[in-house]
Amino acid sequence: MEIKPVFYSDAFKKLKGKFEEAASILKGAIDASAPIVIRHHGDGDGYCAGIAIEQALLEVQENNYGRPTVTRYPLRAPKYELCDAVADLRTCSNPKFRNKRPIVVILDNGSTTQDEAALRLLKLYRIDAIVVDHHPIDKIDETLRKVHINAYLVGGNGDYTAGMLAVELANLINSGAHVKHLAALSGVSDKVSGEWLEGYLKVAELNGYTLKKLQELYLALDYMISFRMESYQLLRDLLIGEHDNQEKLIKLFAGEGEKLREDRLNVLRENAKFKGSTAIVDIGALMTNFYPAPGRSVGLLYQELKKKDEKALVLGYGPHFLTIRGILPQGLTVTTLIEKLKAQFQNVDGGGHDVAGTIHFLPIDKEKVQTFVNKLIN
Ligand SMILES: [Mn+2]
Repeated sequence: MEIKPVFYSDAFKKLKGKFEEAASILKGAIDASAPIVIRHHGDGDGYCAGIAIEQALLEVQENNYGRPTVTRYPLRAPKYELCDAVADLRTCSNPKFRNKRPIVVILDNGSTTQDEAALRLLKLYRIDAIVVDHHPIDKIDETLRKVHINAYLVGGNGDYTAGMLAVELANLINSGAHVKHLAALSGVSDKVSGEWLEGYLKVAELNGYTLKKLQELYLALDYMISFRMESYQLLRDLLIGEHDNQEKLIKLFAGEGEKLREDRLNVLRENAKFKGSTAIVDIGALMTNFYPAPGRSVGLLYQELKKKDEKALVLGYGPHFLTIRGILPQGLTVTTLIEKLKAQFQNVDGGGHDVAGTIHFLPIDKEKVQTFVNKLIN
């Protein structure tokens, strides 16, 4: 019997063959008791994607009375790096998986040159990589991925989040898994808009998750994952757990996180230096607490300023990075700014979208970078 998608869209139709191929590989791996390592970006979207796939697979395995072979780890950096692939190789080389061909599922990462070396290592050791991502795709050897699911491949864009794509894949693996609301949650978390978000919001609502509840859930998740030491049970309880306990967790974590976000926003407001629509903050000197992280902190100030000024721009300087939120003046984008800095300074690196991004530089260049950027945007 044909399984209906969670939300039918043109991009889904075009990606359908890839979804089916990935689902059949993963179901086959479960039947063969082969190791499956799920690797996801450590942000809200990444966690939604990771838990959706994990839950779908675990249920199938349990129903088959199979030995558990599925593991899931968040990635530290927003890329799949060689050190991650080395760790995954170690997981898969456990003697209990002897002669089983492993699968690594990379979620909310895996489409860019930053992931290439690690994918190459997997291929060298005959480990198949399934990539589910919504970042713009760099031209690299497509054979490094067994299956690549990304709306950019079929004329779509990043608004079809990794969490939404992963929920569709999870649905094909096991349509009974209660993970459908994670698609909309991933969209709320990554602040996307458009037809997919609208569609998945309706699906979430039918499953008892209003937009208001999803927003609260996102804030609780945002704070919980900032601890960087994951409690397996707690995360699952928060995202897919039993209703009453879930409500209590949302309240507790969203409430505590809110206090810290308010504190940070107060400090940023008082210490920002304004030049017209541009606010400059020395984020490195304004943080004593790890939450919210620099990018999120700059984003909070930006969201507040943008309510009064469409042209609001926030530049947050850390000891070796610059975080940007808002539209840069003089026709600049994060990408062109990176190019200009690269021409001027050593070891510049970074990325992002047009209205958000982070650029890294050498700590010794901080003042010179500040002067250079100030001149460019004035
Ligand atoms: Mn994402």
